[in-house]
Amino acid sequence: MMGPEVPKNHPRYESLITREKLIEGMHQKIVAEAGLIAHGRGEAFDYILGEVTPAFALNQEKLAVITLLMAKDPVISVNGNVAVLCSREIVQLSQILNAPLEINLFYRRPEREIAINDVLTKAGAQQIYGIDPRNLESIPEISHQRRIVDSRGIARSDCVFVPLEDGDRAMALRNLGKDVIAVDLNPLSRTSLAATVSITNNITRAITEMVNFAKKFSKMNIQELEKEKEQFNNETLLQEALKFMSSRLEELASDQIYS
Ligand code: PTJ
Repeated sequence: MMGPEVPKNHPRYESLITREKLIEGMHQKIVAEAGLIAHGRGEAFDYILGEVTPAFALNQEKLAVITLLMAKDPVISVNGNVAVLCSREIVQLSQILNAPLEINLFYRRPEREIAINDVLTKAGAQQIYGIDPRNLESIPEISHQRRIVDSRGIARSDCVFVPLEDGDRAMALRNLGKDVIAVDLNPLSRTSLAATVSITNNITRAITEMVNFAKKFSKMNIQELEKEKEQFNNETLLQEALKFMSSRLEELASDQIYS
């Protein structure tokens, strides 16, 4: 049920292909209807970034990878948008970081769990947490379906990577004493503000860059990782994200874009 064909020379080719993938993913039950709305909100912020990764975001990604490598039991939480946009890269990241993948959905439905499990398996995932009822438990601090977590994964993890998250769970996981790593193009979202490490970038670029950082940092010992980590501070980087966005808007406003 693919939509109209997108010509390769269209100036917004990449963006239109991404939208088509998400729409198709929704028809296949992978993506929640609200996933399309979430993507539109993210895209608006990506316009402000210029649809490229700024320097501050690379530093956020380095801090995220180092934090995941230093964790005892890191876990990567996967939802519908992530499965459609970057399944191969998320599987690769999981393998390099030795962090299991766990399907954890805001709009949890059995057909979606099966569809996402299929996508991850096709992308090379060998073990996927979050769907075997024998291993599921409930985190009372979370009020919606994301409370259902795997006892081998998020339940016992000290560091959860939650790309494209909703604010409630990020806060609940922090309140449980876990580190939370988030990717969210909106630096003002509750998720971005609650996370231990916030990455203000498009998930499609962030994950590829994180895979490259993970290859480099996974060769380091704990002392070397500590030393790298000292260079970065999450709050300062989040402030840089807002400053970058506001100066981009000022620049654009002073350019003669209408002439
Ligand atoms: O698959 P499910 O059922 O778990 O549902 C997933 C969604 C994303 C629908 C669910 O978690 C949700 O409703 O999330 P929110 O509260 O809409 O938040 C999503 C956040 O992701 C927003 O703040 C967006 O700015 C951001 N976002 C959307 N697309 C991207 C993004 N950030 C980075 N890269 C993107 N491509």
